[in-house]
Amino acid sequence: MTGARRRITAQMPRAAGRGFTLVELIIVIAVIAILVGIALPRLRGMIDEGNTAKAAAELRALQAAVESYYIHNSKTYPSTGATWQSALTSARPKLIGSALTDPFSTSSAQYQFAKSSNIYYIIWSVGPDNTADVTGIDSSGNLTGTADDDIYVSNGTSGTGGF
Ligand SMILES: [Ca+2]
Repeated sequence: MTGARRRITAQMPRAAGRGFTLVELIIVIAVIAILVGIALPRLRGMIDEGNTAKAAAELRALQAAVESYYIHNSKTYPSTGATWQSALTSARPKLIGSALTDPFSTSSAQYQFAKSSNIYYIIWSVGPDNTADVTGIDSSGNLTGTADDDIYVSNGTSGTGGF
């Protein structure tokens, strides 16, 4: 034991004094860069999965609130617009406690809402690409634009989809 300890302490000052060579530093930095390169996409994917699950749950809640609004407001859906959820938060009794924002929106925008002739509606999240691929819903209940990675709920013929 004493011999081993002496040997280690004898080598320590020399190793500490020598430091790292440039090649050793480059290798360490390269290994760290490779590990970060592997970890970041996985982390990004996990964040997207979490946000997708959150959006799906919140869209279902919004769909229930919109259906309730329709029943209690002479068969009309809320008005569209960037702050369309204010119709749900200001309803008495409240249909949702506070406006829900799209987890994929970098500007913390509300989920988007469109309707057609107070018959069909669609509520959607822009999805992981942060771009609204859905543009609305037509008078036949078909979503307009493309679904792409958008997450949506609708009472139209396109049905409930995206998750
Ligand atoms: Ca999208």
